[in-house]
Amino acid sequence: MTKTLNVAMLGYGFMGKAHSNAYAKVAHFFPELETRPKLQVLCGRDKAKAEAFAKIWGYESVETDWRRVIERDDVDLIDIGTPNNTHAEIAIAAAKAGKWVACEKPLAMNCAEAEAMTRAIKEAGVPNLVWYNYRRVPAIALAHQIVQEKRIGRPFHYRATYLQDWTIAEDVPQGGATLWRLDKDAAGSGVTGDLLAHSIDTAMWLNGPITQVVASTETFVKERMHQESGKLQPVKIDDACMFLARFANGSMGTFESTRYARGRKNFNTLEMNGEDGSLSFNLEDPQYLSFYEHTRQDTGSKVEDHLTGWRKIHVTNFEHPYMDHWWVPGCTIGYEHTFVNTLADFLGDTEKGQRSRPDFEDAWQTQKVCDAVLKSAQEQRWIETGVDA
Ligand code: SOE
Repeated sequence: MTKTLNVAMLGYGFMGKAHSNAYAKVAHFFPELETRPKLQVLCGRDKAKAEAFAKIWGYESVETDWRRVIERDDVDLIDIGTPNNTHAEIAIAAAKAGKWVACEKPLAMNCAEAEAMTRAIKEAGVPNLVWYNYRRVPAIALAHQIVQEKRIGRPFHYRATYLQDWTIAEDVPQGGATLWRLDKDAAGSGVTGDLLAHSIDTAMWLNGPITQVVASTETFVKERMHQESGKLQPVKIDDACMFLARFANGSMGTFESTRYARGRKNFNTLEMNGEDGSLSFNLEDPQYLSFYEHTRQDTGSKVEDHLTGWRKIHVTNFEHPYMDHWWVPGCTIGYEHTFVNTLADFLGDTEKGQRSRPDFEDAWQTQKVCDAVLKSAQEQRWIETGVDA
């Protein structure tokens, strides 16, 4: 028996599109799910833009005030795809109204907000999701499986980079509908919350809690025209951030992120090195996971000395995570499918009455690391993250 889930999407930007696509497709590719999302309401401040978006995606109705959406009885789930400075108020109100809540990352502007949001969600006991979609790249999910299977052995190193290049030009403005990511008041931080939050979420999923960090940040372009005021204003976000990390399991981490790496568009990489093996992934080559398995004569490992080397696994077989829901082996999936996979897991877990991750609680832990990173950069010293072990 199927159940309709009436979805209200707040926001019609990049993430409004990515999430809408997931709601539209999930039942086609995960037909075993009982829950059938229905694109019920599209909410955006600009009525004409909201109506145009709603028409393209087939939303039943349009609202321009999110408060009105939360009051509606014909809405079950509120999806927050609006700028970061709006997440807390909306999520708390939605939870109090008993709605399911799906929030775009980063969860909040800071830890205090993330904590309040998580508490509201827990008190309401509503299903909740934070869209850290990269966990659902099949190759990253396979990396998780390999770590869980203990094929890496004792972890020594975790290495992550997240590089882009779209803000190098000094005449890129800050603020407004499309460039709020450059405005600290709307975004909370720069690459730390926008890009490193992804890397941190993935890192803690694969390698456990990050306990301490020491960081350095830089803002290369000091002033940019603000789209709303039309004035040249100081840039307060971090354009680049590098940090060292210690994990609870004793391994060490390095994280680097920037929007000033010419030629790097969405270069999101990770590498793990353990006693028995290593893993390596690059989002610009997303179908592949590289795996190195060390020859273990003592444990009778099947890998023989003369054949030892990196394996580049094309993660498209039916046996690979999510791939039995898509095409035949060898046929690839892409960025948008990670949102569909994320939603499928969320709906499936919720149907089974189990916690679905990453949820608000997980995203709060990630926010703790982000806050510690920014504090460390400011105070130039190691900071304890306070992440739950
Ligand atoms: C920033 O450019 C951005 O759009 C992030 O906000 C997304 O989370 C990331 O997945 C792609 O890059």
